This record gives sequence, structure tokens and C-alpha cells, in this order.
Amino acid sequence: MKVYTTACPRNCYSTCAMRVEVEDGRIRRIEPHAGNAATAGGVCLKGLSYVERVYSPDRVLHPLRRNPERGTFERISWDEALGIIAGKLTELRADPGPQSVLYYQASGTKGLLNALGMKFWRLYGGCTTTYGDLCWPAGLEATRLTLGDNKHSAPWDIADARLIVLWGKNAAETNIHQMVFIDQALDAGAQLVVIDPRRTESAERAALLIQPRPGSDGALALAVAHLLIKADQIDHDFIERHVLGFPGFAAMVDEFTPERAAGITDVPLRYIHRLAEYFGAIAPATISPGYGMQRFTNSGQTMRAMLAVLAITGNIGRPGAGWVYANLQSHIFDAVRDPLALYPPQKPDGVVRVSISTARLGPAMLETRDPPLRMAWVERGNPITQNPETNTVLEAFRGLDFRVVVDQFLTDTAREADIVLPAKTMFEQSDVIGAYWHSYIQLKQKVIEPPGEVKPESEVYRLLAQRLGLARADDPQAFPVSDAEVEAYLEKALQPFPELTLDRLREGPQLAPGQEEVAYSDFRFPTRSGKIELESHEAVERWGVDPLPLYREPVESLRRHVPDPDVYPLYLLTPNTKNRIHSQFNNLMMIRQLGDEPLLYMHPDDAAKRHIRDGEWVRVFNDRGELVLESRLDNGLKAGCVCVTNGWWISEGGTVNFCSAARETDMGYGAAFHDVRVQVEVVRDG
Ligand SMILES: Nc1nc2c(c(=O)[nH]1)N[C@H]1C(S)=C(S)[C@@H](COP(=O)(O)OP(=O)(O)OC[C@H]3O[C@@H](n4cnc5c(=O)[nH]c(N)nc54)[C@H](O)[C@@H]3O)O[C@H]1N2
Ligand SMILES: Nc1nc2c(c(=O)[nH]1)N[C@H]1C(S)=C(S)[C@@H](COP(=O)(O)OP(=O)(O)OC[C@H]3O[C@@H](n4cnc5c(=O)[nH]c(N)nc54)[C@H](O)[C@@H]3O)O[C@H]1N2
Ligand code: SF4
Ligand SMILES: [Mo]
Repeated sequence: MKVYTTACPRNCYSTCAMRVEVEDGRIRRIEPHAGNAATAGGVCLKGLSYVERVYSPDRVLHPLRRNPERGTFERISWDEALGIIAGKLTELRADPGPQSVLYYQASGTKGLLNALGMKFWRLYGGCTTTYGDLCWPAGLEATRLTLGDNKHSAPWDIADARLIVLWGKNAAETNIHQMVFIDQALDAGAQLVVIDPRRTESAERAALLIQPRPGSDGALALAVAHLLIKADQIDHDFIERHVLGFPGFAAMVDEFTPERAAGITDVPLRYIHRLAEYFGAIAPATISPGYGMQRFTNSGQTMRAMLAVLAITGNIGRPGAGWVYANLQSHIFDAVRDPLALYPPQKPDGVVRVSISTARLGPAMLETRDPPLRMAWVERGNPITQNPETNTVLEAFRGLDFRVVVDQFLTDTAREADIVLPAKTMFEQSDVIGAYWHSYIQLKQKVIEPPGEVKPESEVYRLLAQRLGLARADDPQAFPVSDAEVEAYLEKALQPFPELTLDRLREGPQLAPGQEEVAYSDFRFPTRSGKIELESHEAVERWGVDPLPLYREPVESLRRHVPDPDVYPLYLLTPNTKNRIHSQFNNLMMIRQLGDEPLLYMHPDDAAKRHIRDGEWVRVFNDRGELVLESRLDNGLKAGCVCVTNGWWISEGGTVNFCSAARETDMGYGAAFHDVRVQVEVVRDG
């Protein structure tokens, strides 16, 4: 038996280190690895289910071609698959041009080697790519505009906080290892505040649960700032030294009384006062905002308002204090820290590239002209279930001539493909990965040979490049295939960082060079002014928003008249959930045995108005689409909100994005998934 050190590359805060036991070329067991101090306690159930995932009978193990008449998939050889794809690519490059091919990739797995795909498409002559991101960009951009960078203190620093605010984050499900440090803080006497329209597991030990109307948190933050300034519970010295725009901000929030905020947020006045009292009286304070609360058309500005509460109370750059949103200190290889990387690429490398919005993928695909899109290549993503406005995404995919999907399973997106290519799992090719909560660089090791006829993407691209006769087709630094080539590729990428070698990474996680335990402890803020910017001219120039984080209603707010509040009176929340990562894992017995199903959570008052009982089938709908699922009455959910977790497949009946809108956030080109109103009605006799 051999034991390997590796790390989980899912799009998950934790990015756990783990040990994998391999016997006779098969994975036997997964165990925690204490070398990652952020995840020392162990992996989650999804991590344990990898043993099943790798060997799942549902895994795609060879290329498949769809029989258009029967809609079924037939096994074909690699030779045939690559021949068909290369033929199509040659034809489309000549007419109407390489930009008629969409290269779509999303968050299925982390890793340096993933960047390879773009290398292929550049050599091909360009393609259409996507800009923006489904996940976190409004918050990233708000943070960068305010603090200058996206980094935060080490995960364990929150154990030293005395006030912790989980603001629109459900760490008990989405960042389980953070709860360990939060529990340590609470055991030492800290107070926990949770701000979420749902009463989640994260609120179990909370001293205060505030349930705002979705999308209204900006108003709450401004009222808290108002009260702190009125009570003179602000850090004048810190503001003087480190904050830009305080006088303008103070004048703006002067009008933002708690009464006004109570009207906007639907939060009882005394809760707003209590929250301000906590910030006024308790230090150090950490706000850990979630990604769930920045899925609105006003959320960049909301995040700036929340950050202002920390800035005026001096809760930045000190142990136990700060803004725990995204920690990109381990992103040493890629361009994520460069915010411009999020923006539409402008003809880099002299190769003309077109770029369309990922948040508006469906409509943008349909709108694309000169040339129109004719083919899509999807890798590491499941856009049919995960991108907004499923019906439009489906229409756009079905309107193409040709679709290739590279995946481990026959997902909803793969089912739309003409050719499905089998994808590797994390255990079948080595890669180096960073994280976005802790600062470890980790080696995701190859521990077994790919099963069946699975080939990693790097090999698929090499073979295609060879067929197309592209430059560098045989260059292992462009497309590494053998284990030795992959290692050489990774070693080269690690060269600028002498502390990081593959040998050291094989032993365990390594902290990123220069990582800061307490972020901004030098009080250097790489904004334009060098200060924390409450007033941002860059925000105006780049995003056309107000220079101060003024409160504006999101597009589908009930305080607006469109859509008609009587027709669509309920806010639809579609957060993440414990035992799946988006659309992954629920096809495994280990997860399915828990019995989770797509359910519509609803407050009993909203259900009573519609004569809906617990467990009845309901239709959730708006003008964009509908889904039919079982109801669950939930006293912990704010009345006026309904909730379905995201990630269910169409075949499971719960693809939430049938109802969401293809709409961008106010900054960062994110997706405003939660800016959605629906109606719910009972379905009987059906
Ligand atoms: N187990 C598990 N872990 C995961 C993931 C997963 O799928 N499963 N996904 C990973 C990824 S990619 C992401 S992006 C993160 C996301 O994880 P989180 O950051 O926790 O985000 P969400 O689960 O989307 O939403 C968190 C909470 O925000 C609340 N919320 C929604 N709208 C509002 C609002 O207007 N105001 C306030 N205050 N709260 C609101 C929701 O009710 C929800 O409980 O989790 C990561 N970790
Ligand atoms: N309504 C609503 N929609 C949402 C959200 C929400 O909160 N509400 N959350 C959004 C967020 S935060 C995110 S991050 C996105 C996630 O959206 P996606 O990134 O599209 O999500 P996943 O469901 O994780 O799909 C990833 C796919 O990659 C495959 N995969 C895994 N590893 C590999 C590999 O090595 N190679 C290849 N080729 N494939 C691989 C998996 O099998 C899976 O099918 O969803 C977004 N969608
Ligand atoms: S899914 Fe997240 S918590 Fe689970 S093993 Fe992977 S990184 Fe760890
Ligand atoms: Mo995400």
C-alpha cells in the first residue's frame, strides 16, 4: 500500500489537504492531512465520497457520440472522436472563422494545468471566450476598490475576534472548517451575529440573527454606520490616517437613519440598534461576508457599505479584525489578483478573441454576430444548470451546429453534446493548486492511472493540435502528457518561487511565499490613494456607480413595480448546500443515501395564503421559466422569501436557474442569481 499527499481541488473555501491510500492501483481510503492547519480536522463527506466517485459506474470512460435520432449516446473510439472534432474545427476556422467556436470553462476543478485550454485555442487562431464569473466578482471588485487587494488574515485569526458577523454566509454548510475557528472564538466569549434571510445552521450559536429583505443589506450597513457616528463610537485616529472620503460618507449616512433602514430592510429597529451597539462596544470585529449575498444587481455597492463599517471602527489590519471575503494570497501563478483579468480581454497575443458575458451566457450566445457562434467546447462546467436563465442557455446550445463537452459524468450539459469526452478526476493527473480562504499552495497528486480510456485535457489538446497541425503541437511545455512532462511543466511554473518545489509539495501543503497572517497589518492599502477608499472615483469610472456606496434597490426589488409585485411577490433564494458542490456529487450513493431532494422551502404564512401544505407539490415560476417540486414549510425562513438549493439536475426536477435572470451584478461582471422574484402555486391532480 502507498500513501500519497494530495488536496481537494473543488471550488470550495476549504481546499483540504488529504492522504490517499492506494493498493494495487486502486484508491482504498481518504484520510485527513494535518499539514494544512486550516483543514486539519478532516475532509467533508464529499471528500470521503471520492472513493466512490472515481469508480462510479456512471462515469464516462470513453468518448461518446449522440445519436441525433434516438437521443442516446454511443461509444466511439478516440480516433473517431478526434477526427470528427478536428474536421469541424478545420471547417469552422475557414468559414465563418475561429471566433465561431465558444470555449466555455467554469469552476469544476482548480489547477494550474487548466490554463492549457486557452493555449490550444490561441494556437487554433482564437475563439470566443467568456468574461466575468458566476461566483464572487462583485465582492472581489468592491473589496479591491476599497482595500486595494483581495486578501485576508489566516483562517485561524477569526478565533481571536470578539465580534464575528457572518453576513450572508452559511459557513456551517459551505465553509465547515471556518466554523471550527468560530467555535473557538465563541468558547472564549466572542459574540456571533448572523445576517441571512434564512435561519441556517450557522446561526445555531448566534447571539443575534438578523433577517433582512434580500438585497437590502446595504441599507442595514449604512444605518449601522449612522448610529456609530452619532454615538461617536468610531476610531478617529484610524480614519484620519487610513481612510479616504470619510466626511462625504458621514454626510451621506447622516440621512440614513435606522428608521429609514428598518423600512427598507424589514429588520426590526431594535435589531439595527443592537448590531450597531455590538460594533460600538466589541473589538476586534471580523465580518465574513458570503458570496451568496453578492448575487444582486446592487451588491458591489452593498459590499462597499459593509466594508465601511469596519473601516470607521478601525477593524482592519489588526489581529481578530477584518474582512474575510476572498484570500488570494496563494494565487501566485494566475491573473486572478489582477482585476483586469476579469474584464473583457482586448486582443491579447495579437490573436483576435471575442469575449461574451458568462452571467448573460444564454442571451449573449444568441446575440453574437460576425461571426455567429456555431460550436461550443465546454470543460469543467455545467452551464445548463449553473448559469442563469436555463431556458435561454438551452436555446443557445441547441441552436449551435456542434457541441463538445468534456466531463466525468453525463450532466445536463453533456446530454446536450454531440460528442462527450471523458474527463480525468483529481487523482489521475498532478497539478498545483491554490485556495481562496487559506494561503496554502498544494500538490494535487496523480495517485492512479486514469480508468478506461480517460485522457486528461492536456493530452486531448495535444492530440487535437497534432491533427490540426498547430505550432507547438509536440511541445511538452505547451501540452504535457506523460508524468515526467507534467512534472517538468509544474517545476517550471514553480521556478520563480525557490521555497516551493514539487518535492516539498509532495510532503504537504506549503504556505504561499510572503503570505500575511494578519492582512494589512502594515496599513498599506494598494488603492489609488493608498488609503481605504469609502469614496471611490475608480468605481465611478469603471462601473458607473455612485462614488459613495449609496443604497439603491436591486432590479427585482419589491419596492419597484416591475415585475408586478402582485404577480411575482416572492424572492427566490438559491444558495449552496452541504453535501454537494453545485451540480456535483449528488449522483453518488454516499450522498444520495442522505435523502436530500430538491425542495421548495417556504414560510408557513406564505404557504397558508396559497393553501399549500408541507410536502405538497408546487410550481415555482416567473416569466422566464418554472420548476415543480415538493414544498417544505420552514419557520426559520423570512416570510416573503422562498428557497431551493442550487445544483439539482434537470432530471432531478430542481434546476433553479429556470427562474433566474441572465443579468450582471453592478460591478465585476458577476451573476445576479438572487435578484429574482417568483410566484408559487400548489399543483394538484397532476
Ligand atoms: N458544501 C458546499 N460548500 C461550498 C460550495 C458548495 O456548493 N457546497 N460552493 C463553494 C462556492 S463556489 C461558493 S460561491 C461558496 C458559497 O457559499 P456562501 O458564501 O455561504 O454562499 P451561499 O450559500 O450562496 O449563500 C450564503 C447565504 O447567503 C444568504 N443570502 C442570500 N441573499 C442574501 C441577502 O440579500 N442578504 C443576506 N444577508 N444574505 C443573503 C443565503 O440565504 C445563504 O444562506 O461556497 C463554497 N463552498
Ligand atoms: N441559481 C444559482 N446558480 C448558481 C449559484 C447560485 O448560488 N445560485 N452559484 C454559482 C456559483 S457560486 C458557481 S461557482 C457556479 C458553479 O458552476 P460550475 O462551475 O458550472 O459548476 P459545477 O456544478 O461544479 O460543474 C462543474 C463540472 O465540472 C466537472 N469536472 C470536475 N472536474 C473536472 C475536470 O478535471 N475536468 C473536466 N473537464 N470537468 C471536470 C464536474 O463533473 C461538473 O460537471 O454555479 C453558479 N450557479
Ligand atoms: S469539498 Fe471542500 S470541504 Fe470537502 S474535501 Fe473538498 S475542499 Fe474539503
Ligand atoms: Mo461559487
